[in-house]
Amino acid sequence: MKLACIPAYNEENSISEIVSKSLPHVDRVVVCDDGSTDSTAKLARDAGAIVISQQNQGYGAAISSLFEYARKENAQIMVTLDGDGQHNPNQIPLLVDAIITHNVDVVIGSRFLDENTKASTYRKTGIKIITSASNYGTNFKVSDSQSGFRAYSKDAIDAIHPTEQGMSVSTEILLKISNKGLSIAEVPITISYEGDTSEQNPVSHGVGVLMNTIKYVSIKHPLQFYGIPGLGLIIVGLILGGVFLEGYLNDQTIFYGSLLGSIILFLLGAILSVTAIILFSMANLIRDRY
Ligand SMILES: Nc1nc2c(ncn2[C@@H]2O[C@H](COP(=O)(O)OP(=O)(O)OP(=O)(O)O)[C@@H](O)[C@H]2O)c(=O)[nH]1
Ligand SMILES: [Mg+2]
Repeated sequence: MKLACIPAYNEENSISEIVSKSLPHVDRVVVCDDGSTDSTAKLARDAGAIVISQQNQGYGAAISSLFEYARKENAQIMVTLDGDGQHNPNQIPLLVDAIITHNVDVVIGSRFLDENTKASTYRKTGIKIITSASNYGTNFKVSDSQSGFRAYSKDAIDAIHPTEQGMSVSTEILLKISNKGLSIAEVPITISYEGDTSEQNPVSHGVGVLMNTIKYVSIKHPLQFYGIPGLGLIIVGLILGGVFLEGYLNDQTIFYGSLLGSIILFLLGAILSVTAIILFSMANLIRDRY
């Protein structure tokens, strides 16, 4: 069974059209309306969708419920797309076909493989920065880590249990795909930024997602992330300590600056190194479970 799954928060202007345009391409359309205060749920149902209603917890929580639904219904393929009209449901087969013909577990509909994408420069730059951080953690080379237009195979549906409640779920899922050894591909999709735009402040939204991406990457590679800077600080601390000792032994001069600097840097370096080792051990312990 093929599912189209649509997280939609107060999308009464667009949801009917998205549902009815998605229906011909899949067996079932599922909308998670997540406590919308407008008539999103009713319009989605009238258009032929199954509606999951829950308290509003964010985009990630909606995606997580949709994964759960797909698992419960034993879906073979799940396509997620936004309910605000930015994704074109007629492109659902592009993603589904890529899953089937290339035999991959996840297909991302990328906004940046199509020359005609009209995203603003600052949006593009923000997504590029987040995508670079995410690629560093996953070892994938995707061009759009933040796209919500994606298709998942049954193996991916079964393996991935997202926990992030907000937009950072997009990165979290990629990290989990990489950890589980699942395969990924991208296909170009078009995106429309006309009309409805999100009410969230894009800068704080972008910074939040970037910080969360860094969090995931740092947990995945703690030795590089904390261990190398930690060792660097310890070495600089030791050099400063040497400068202090040299001054003291040669002519009894006490360089308070180098003494203090040496102690502070050495302690900071030690803290970072211990953090690296603890995170590394924890990550190895829990890796198999998630
Ligand atoms: N169920 C649910 N859906 C949500 C929530 N937040 C956002 N969405 C939906 O997720 C999709 C993507 O959200 P947007 O706010 O459009 O995010 P975006 O596309 O990255 O941002 P813009 O480009 O500014 O539109 C839309 O269909 C939203 O309705 C939520 O809390 N619950
Ligand atoms: Mg949107």
